Amino acid sequence: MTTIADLPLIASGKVREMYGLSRPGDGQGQARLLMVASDRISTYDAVHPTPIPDKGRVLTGLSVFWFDKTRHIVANHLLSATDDVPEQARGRALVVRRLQMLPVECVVRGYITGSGWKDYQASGRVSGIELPSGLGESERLPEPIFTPSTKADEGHDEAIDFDRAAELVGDRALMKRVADVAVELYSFAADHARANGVILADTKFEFGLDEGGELVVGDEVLTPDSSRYWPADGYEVGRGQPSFDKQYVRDWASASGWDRKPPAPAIPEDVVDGTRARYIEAYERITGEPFQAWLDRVGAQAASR
Ligand code: Q0Z
Repeated sequence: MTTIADLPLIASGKVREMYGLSRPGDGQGQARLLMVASDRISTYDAVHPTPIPDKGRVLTGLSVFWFDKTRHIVANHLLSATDDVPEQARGRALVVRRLQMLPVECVVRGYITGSGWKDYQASGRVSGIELPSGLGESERLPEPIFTPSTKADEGHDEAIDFDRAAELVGDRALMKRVADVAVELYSFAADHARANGVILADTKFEFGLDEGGELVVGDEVLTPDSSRYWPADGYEVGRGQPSFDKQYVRDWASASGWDRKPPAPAIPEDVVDGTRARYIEAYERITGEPFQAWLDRVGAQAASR
């Protein structure tokens, strides 16, 4: 378990934790947060007991890469990957501004897959958007679509249409701006990824407002945990695509006879090693930099393998 000494735990997810960070004089309530990515991995919604060494650092480095690359589109919550980051979390933690989060998940899809494919097959629509008939599984959409969902504490997020999202946010003009920004972020990142042999099928953003009411993108951005990345090599319409990062674990888990009900099984060493290599390959393909450059930048040590 990730526990950072002395910091108040504010929220935890399956594979991440969020702590409060205060400065002398902050009084009650923190203006800054420490978001910590663990090396835990989930497949089929269950967390495996075996970590993937450096996964948290890869995801954190990718988030920082995208925050830096997309500043021209929208402000983000990143303050620092080094200042006030505790030694034990170096490279896998970010100090961020605390925001007033909007109560919707901002999903953008450029390809029809996952729950979007299910909804399309059942109704021809996703989040109330009518799509062309005759699409095949994993097919690229004529243009990226904004398909918001509710934030469910437990279980699965529920797809909602734009009108319902605007109702939940309480400001239709703001919701429109959020949708436009989300699609622009996706399009920018998908073009960049595609040029590097990676398909960004879809992704999920979380937005908030800062003290001045400015729109800010928060959480993690465009990581393999918040997105579907597929290798462009071997992409084929008419079937599900292998995940760039998790496919070894999924393939092994399927073949192991695991019924996909928790608890998830331990992962064998060769599958751990192959998966770690895929995360690092994703980092290097997308950023164009050696993963070691991220470790150097934040003063972290690579996991010993
Ligand atoms: C992020 C989450 C995690 C569990 C809230 N800048 C922000 N200000 C306020 N709240 C958030 C953020 Cl990013 C916020 N989450 C998602 C992250 C562990 C849940 F690391 N929830």
